[in-house]
Amino acid sequence: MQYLDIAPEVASALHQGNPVVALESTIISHGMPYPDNVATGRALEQAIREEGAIPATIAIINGKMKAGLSPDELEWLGKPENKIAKASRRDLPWLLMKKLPGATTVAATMLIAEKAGISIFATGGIGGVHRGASETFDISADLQELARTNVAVVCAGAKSILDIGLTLEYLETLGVPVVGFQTDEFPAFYTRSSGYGVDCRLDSPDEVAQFIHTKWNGGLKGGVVVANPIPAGKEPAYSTIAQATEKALDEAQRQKLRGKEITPFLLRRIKELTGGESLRANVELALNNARLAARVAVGYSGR
Ligand code: PSU
Ligand code: MN
Repeated sequence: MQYLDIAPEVASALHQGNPVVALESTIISHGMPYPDNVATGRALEQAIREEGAIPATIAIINGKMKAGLSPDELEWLGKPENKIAKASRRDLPWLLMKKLPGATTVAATMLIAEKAGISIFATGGIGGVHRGASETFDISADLQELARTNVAVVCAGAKSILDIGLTLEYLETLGVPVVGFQTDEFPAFYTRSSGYGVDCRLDSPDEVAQFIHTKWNGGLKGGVVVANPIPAGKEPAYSTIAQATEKALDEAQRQKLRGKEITPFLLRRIKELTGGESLRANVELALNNARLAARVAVGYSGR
């Protein structure tokens, strides 16, 4: 396909049926400050390799949907002066046509991963139904993508900038299974608990691989959310995060922010308001997800 560019290492792993894990690039370009973002992007790739899988970071560069980036490309995506667009599904034709760079959200990463033949994807948190969505209709395109695209997304749940209850209701409506990895509770990104349950609990990476295999082999299309809580001991203090979240939400409302700017604004403000604390936790949980995704991919490739 003219618009798809799979890195040789990724293509050869896929060809041989070896495990590959997709990574998104919005977390690099819009989710963390430079240079921590680039260091994290590299560390995620390294963690996947250490678990015996090949990483494929996904982005839009020079008119191509790329699966697998060079170290220079990763560095370039992380620099704010390069003005990388946030790319969800609907942004792709424009960016491809104009050969503009885009950092892919969960939605866009999933759809490109599927085109490339990658089934497992690790991220930090998924987008969801925003608080107040009954007025604003602000529901992330990530959820629709989970309904239609055959990729399993390993995440630490969804941030409490969102309405977690409505996000889970929406996923239920769309028929997307929410699996808890070694937990009965859906995690809330910085915290291991949210007060909401998961559909089913699985306790080993191989069981998760078996679940995914069963779903797709049974002709049940669409994604799977694998919710992997931040490791105990790496959780930031709840009150620090809760206060920062409320303040950031209040500011976003007062500035009347709209559309795709809202999520990056909230992520940035929470980071500023908690000092380094939220960023440290974000890196830890993303690494934890990359490791689990690689183990699941290893199990899945053996089926
Ligand atoms: N949530 C996080 N960190 C992130 C994002 C969400 O905790 O970096 C990013 C992901 O790329 C996700 C996107 O796909 O934000 C969702 O944006 P929106 O709400 O505009 O759909
Ligand atoms: Mn939105």
